[in-house]
Amino acid sequence: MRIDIVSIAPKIFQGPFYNYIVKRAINKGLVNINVHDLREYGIGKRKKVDDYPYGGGSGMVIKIEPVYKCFSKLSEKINYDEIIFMTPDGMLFSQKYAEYLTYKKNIIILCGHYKGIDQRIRDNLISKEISIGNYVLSGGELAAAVVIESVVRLLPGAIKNKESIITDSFQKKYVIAPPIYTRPRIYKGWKVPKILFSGHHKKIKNWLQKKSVPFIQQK
Ligand code: 6GU
Repeated sequence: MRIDIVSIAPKIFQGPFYNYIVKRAINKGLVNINVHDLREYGIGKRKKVDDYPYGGGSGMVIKIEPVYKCFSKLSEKINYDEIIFMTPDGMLFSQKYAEYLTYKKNIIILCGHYKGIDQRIRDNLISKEISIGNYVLSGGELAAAVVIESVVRLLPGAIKNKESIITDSFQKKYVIAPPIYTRPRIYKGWKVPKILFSGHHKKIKNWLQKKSVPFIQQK
């Protein structure tokens, strides 16, 4: 899978992909993440990427030319399956949509900023708009990092078998994994539930199932 991120704040992405699962997926060649600075496609000497809104109002608006130029350059070599715009008024992101994205070969993720972007970008250059929740961030970068981590960890080979055993069967049913414990059995008087030492595999399984929480929202 190849992911091209287009952003006016590319430095934000120096951190989030160095957690061990995403990093390992990159090192294994399961995913290729490229960050593109929109400013490199800016207009004129000053590499302008934003401008005042027509009709007045406060805040700046991302211009269409730099985005078009950047997408065109990327599309010269690659056919994109999905061109996503990160925006708080997009479709609410879900585990199901993360799974859907794992089947895509090449995607672009455009991060919004400021007051917004020229509507013609959204109308003509974007195939999907995604939000990660009902609150507003200044930019789409952190939201994009959230989407990417949730997708990359699902790519076959990203998570070692051992690590996924506990959550795999639960994930299929769209439930959050039950509470888990490790040694010691008692710490400061806080005990691990007895059932987990019972050796009754069926009882343990039932208990785990009872303790796992269903996802409330699925699209
Ligand atoms: Cl994708 N972008 C911004 N700016 N804010 C958000 C968001 C995205 N998702 C939730 N809030």
